[in-house]
Amino acid sequence: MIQRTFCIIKPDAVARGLEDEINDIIIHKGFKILASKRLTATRDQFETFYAEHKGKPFFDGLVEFMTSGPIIVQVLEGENAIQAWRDLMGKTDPAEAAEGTIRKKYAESKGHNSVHGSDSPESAEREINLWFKPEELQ
Ligand code: DAT
Ligand code: MG
Repeated sequence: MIQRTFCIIKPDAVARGLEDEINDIIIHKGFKILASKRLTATRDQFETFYAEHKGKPFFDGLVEFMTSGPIIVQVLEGENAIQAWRDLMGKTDPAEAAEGTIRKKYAESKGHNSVHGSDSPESAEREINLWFKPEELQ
């Protein structure tokens, strides 16, 4: 099934100039990048985006980090894109991420882990709609 998923190239990766390298990996894996934009987000945007993690010990640091510099927000499309992008990213903690995954290659730590990917069809729809207007996805 062709799906869409939401991707962020996080501040640690953008700060190191890795966005083109990461997008080459994404494209070579067969995803289409339907939309992509660079921005620096507000605390409000990430408190909403990461609402499921509110109250957890890492929440404030997570919001602080995600608003600390420019990010790239993207919509990826492809066969089973939601799971396929999670697989290509690798586990949250780079120490546990498999060889060949983006987090294994680039993540600095569990918090500064270079990329985000939606975890379900519901999350993908919600996350895409938070960052993109329908007319940006044509
Ligand atoms: P994922 O990004 O793999 O979906 P998640 O949804 O559990 O992981 O957490 C969202 C982000 O929060 C994650 O990419 C990095 C940060 N995070 C999660 N657990 C953490 C922890 N124990 N310490 C520091 N940061 C953490
Ligand atoms: Mg998650």
